[in-house]
Amino acid sequence: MRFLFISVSLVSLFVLEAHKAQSEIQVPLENVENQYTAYRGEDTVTSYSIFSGITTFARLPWVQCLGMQEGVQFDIAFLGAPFDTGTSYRPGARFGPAGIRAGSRRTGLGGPYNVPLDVNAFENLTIVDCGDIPVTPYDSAVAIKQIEDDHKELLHRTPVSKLGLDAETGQQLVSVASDGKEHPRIITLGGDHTIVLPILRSIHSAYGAISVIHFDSHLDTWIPSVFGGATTHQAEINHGTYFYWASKEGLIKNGTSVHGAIRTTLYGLVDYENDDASGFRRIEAREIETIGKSHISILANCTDGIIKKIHDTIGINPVYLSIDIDAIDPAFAPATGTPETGGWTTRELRAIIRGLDGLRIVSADIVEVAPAYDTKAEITSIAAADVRSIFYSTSITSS
Ligand SMILES: [Mn+2]
Repeated sequence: MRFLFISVSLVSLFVLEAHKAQSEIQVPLENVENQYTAYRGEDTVTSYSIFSGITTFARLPWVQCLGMQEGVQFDIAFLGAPFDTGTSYRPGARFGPAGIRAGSRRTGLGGPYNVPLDVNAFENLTIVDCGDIPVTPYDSAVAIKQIEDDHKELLHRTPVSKLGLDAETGQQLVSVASDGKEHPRIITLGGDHTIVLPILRSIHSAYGAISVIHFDSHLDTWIPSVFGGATTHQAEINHGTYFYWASKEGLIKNGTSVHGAIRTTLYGLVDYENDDASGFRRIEAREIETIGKSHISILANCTDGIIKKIHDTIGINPVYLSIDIDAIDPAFAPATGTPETGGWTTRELRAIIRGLDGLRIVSADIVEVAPAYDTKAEITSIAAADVRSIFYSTSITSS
């Protein structure tokens, strides 16, 4: 962890006060000290064990950030975007936020210490589940605007914690935002991948053109006449074209963005030429067997080579991280809109995300989870809920 917040002395008074007021009339949502031995008493309740109670992401406090508690401050917010009318194949990602929350039940904040990185990234931070953006299922244009407006509203709140010192140099950290201000981090739970267009519009309002790390089996930079057929202008904006539009709008910093886990079918090499024009470098899924390959073992996984290519591409630029669950092989994450075989394992993606440590990640998403196609063991939702590894491994808590 290179960049860290240092918390101010009192964490989120607003959150605590809001829940204190509610606790008189309903079960409080704060973590109890020991989820397995809590019984009804002055400060605890029996119903709040890890397998029961109201489901929020990682059992975080639910704050109605966009409604009743609209003035609330936080450092990191989980935010659902239940939109799936930009999907080309299997619908159902509108249930993604609910599915990911269900998969996160064991992702308690009681034990967030990360062994490989020797860090507790949650320490001293105010993290909340802001619930879902109200998204209309009847009008995609309106829904996309709702996502942009509400993401932006949250992004421009003042975070609770102030920037601390650079762990390596000891220097005071300064904001990397183009407006010079400090912004909270928002982790959006999709939703189909179309939601990244309005999110990048929001990100642009604080950071200007941003570098992007995009883990996905697909490019998502297709020109609309190729993908979707462009029967109407609205049809041109979907989960295969949103990066095309984001690039056209100047939201992406050209040349410092990267795809990982690509293994899509192509209409032709012209798709790669268009992808180049959108400003991305590509890492194919199969390159995990070749990039930086050790001569010692041809079977060695090469996550190190992939991590190096990502760092070389992004450098010190502020970066937005977007994870399509289909980056992972359908053997590990089958419940998604457009599954592709030959993907990375959950373990490999975790290793790669861990390797993002030191990058200046400003916000992130996990999308394309469609729980209706999941196994009864919830393997896709559990894999998606592991977005918490973003915190363990990266500088999302940075300036
Ligand atoms: Mn995809």
